[in-house]
Amino acid sequence: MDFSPAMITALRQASHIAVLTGAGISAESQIPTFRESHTGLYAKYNPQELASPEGFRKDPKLVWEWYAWRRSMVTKAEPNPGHKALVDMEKHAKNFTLITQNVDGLHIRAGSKNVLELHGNLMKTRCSQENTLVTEWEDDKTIPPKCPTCGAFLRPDVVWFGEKLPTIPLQKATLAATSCQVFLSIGTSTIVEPAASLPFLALHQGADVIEVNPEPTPLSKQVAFTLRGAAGIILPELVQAAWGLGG
Ligand code: BJW
Repeated sequence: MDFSPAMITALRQASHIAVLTGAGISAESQIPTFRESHTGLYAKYNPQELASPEGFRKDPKLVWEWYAWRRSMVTKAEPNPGHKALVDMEKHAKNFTLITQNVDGLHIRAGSKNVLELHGNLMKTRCSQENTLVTEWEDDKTIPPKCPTCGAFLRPDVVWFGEKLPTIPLQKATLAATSCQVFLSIGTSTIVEPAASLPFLALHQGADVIEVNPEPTPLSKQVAFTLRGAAGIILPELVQAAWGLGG
């Protein structure tokens, strides 16, 4: 792909690069996205209904099993060249903040260091009442399993619709968006708040915003640079164009 020289210069000269990722970056690791999914439980159930406190109250067993299915998918998945290119980008950038909406942990498994998980992590479990992380529980075959301390249902440690995002990661993400020189928005439909506002915060404070997505989003018309295509192809080429062979 031919990259604009201005974009490459901006990347090289930036003292702080911030990146926001969404489900699209893990699509090439065979993890389905949310809003374009036509397979498995994503086709049968609406993820937006299952990923909510109401969905959990209505059918806790279905929600637990949906997450157990996704957990098994994530366990088998491997980071793809898009995740790995961001590891390389972090090594070249003077300051680098990777903000992710993904709960699959693939950035950390790929080797990225400064990662802010805004929507939690699928591999962790917490008590639905006390909100404490729980690592062990009795397997008495009830689904969902129960909290060993208070007996309430356990739930995945992720952020559902209507729930507050973790305070410190969100504060750090907002600070990164408002202070970076370059902001990359990768593989996100840019509709779920408050994460969707981050690239706009970056735009308004004067950062160069680059979108990587095969499809247009509400952000597309406002950004200086759009890279249309798969993150797993574009990001390694972009890192090579900015910093040379070998990433
Ligand atoms: C590729 C690709 C390839 C494909 N390469 N790209 C303001 C206005 C309106 C509404 C709200 C508002 N503020 C808050 C709300 C409500 C709500 C919200 O935003 N609703 C919208 C639907 C409008 N937000 C919330 O409820 C949030 N909470 C909150 O604001 O609380 C306030 C509060 C304060 C004080 C007290 C209490 C509350 C919480 C949001 C939590 C979102 N949770 C989920 C589920 C997480 C757990 C799980 O995984 O199950 O997070 S929903 C789901 O959407 C998930 C994702 O992280 C998130 C974003 O999706 P993403 O990543 O963008 O995926 P897709 O599928 O939408 O897009 C994929 C993209 O990839 C596409 O564009 C493809 O083209 C692209 N692509 N292949 C590159 N190879």
